[in-house]
Amino acid sequence: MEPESKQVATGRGSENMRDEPSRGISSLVEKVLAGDMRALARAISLIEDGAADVSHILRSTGATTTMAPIVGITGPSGAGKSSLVDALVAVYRRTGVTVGILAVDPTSPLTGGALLGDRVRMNRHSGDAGVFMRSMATRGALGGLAAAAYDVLILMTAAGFDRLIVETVGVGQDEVDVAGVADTTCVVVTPGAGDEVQAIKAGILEVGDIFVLNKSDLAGAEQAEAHLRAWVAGEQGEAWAPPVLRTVATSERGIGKLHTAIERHSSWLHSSGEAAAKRRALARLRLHSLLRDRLLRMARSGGFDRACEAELIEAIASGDLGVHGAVERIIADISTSKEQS
Ligand SMILES: Nc1nc2c(ncn2[C@@H]2O[C@H](COP(=O)(O)OP(=O)(O)OP(=O)(O)O)[C@@H](O)[C@H]2O)c(=O)[nH]1
Ligand SMILES: [Mg+2]
Repeated sequence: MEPESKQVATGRGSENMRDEPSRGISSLVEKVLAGDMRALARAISLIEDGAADVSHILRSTGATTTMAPIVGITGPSGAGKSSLVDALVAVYRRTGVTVGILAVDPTSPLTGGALLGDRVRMNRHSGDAGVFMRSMATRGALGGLAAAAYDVLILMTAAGFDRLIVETVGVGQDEVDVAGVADTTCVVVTPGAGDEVQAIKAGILEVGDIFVLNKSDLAGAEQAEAHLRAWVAGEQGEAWAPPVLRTVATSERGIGKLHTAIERHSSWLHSSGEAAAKRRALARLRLHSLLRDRLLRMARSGGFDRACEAELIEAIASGDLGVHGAVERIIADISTSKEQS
């Protein structure tokens, strides 16, 4: 992984969103389109920092074509997600398919890319120009992590990668959001982790297109598979019946079947019209998260700073102020500051 570089001169925050793209960003985007990996890394840093709407600038060049298919690999910490990605990438590479990988960790907002990078086991592909790997945490992402993740994937597509893989850690709501950017979501669980399977049941089962029982070399694999199948069957009723597959990522057992299942799901998405519906749902998610983010920024510049926030929270918690009243007050302050500007 190359070191972070923040040399590209841009304005900060929301200003760039409205302004014409600076020449620095435009030429950076051109380099990304030409497949320059250093430029790609820099552009991703800009997205992470919320410094520019890089993906929009990219689109405005008219150069982007169809998004590369996005595979989501999601599940509890240590389930073997990175090992699966590594094995899956090997399958893609054998057929000459290039792969962009994004590892997202919604559970550790304070860790930067470097720490997160340790979680990723991609050593096998480190010298391969057909594989690009990047980690991202929540830090500073404009419009939410899912939106930022999608922007990064747009860039990877522009840089020419054929397939995209997003690895997400954790079992919380954020993870479900990030999983929402994927066309095909693989939920990874392990045997002997009955509680984990239970814990992910709530949000994750609905987003799973393929269920992977990894570490099936460990004791209890059969029982875990039976549990998983029972749960997945309970969720069915749609046209796509999510398969349950057993894998051993470390010895690549079951990876061929996983690859086939992903390709099958990808074809089904297009033949069923589900692909378009997914893209619309994603557009809504990106719109909402960015709008929330921008409104919060407007409130911040309208006087709703940290001190004001603390005061309001205190007043709401002690019952002196209603939460509706507090929001009315913040909105009134936004309007006043807009009139003044
Ligand atoms: N026995 C066994 N071990 C595995 C298997 N797959 C992965 N492991 C091991 O499990 C550990 C965690 O694997 P990772 O691939 O890093 O798991 P992860 O889900 O990406 O972990 P985080 O990113 O930290 O959440 C490593 O020590 C792997 O070697 C498997 O199929 N069987
Ligand atoms: Mg990992």
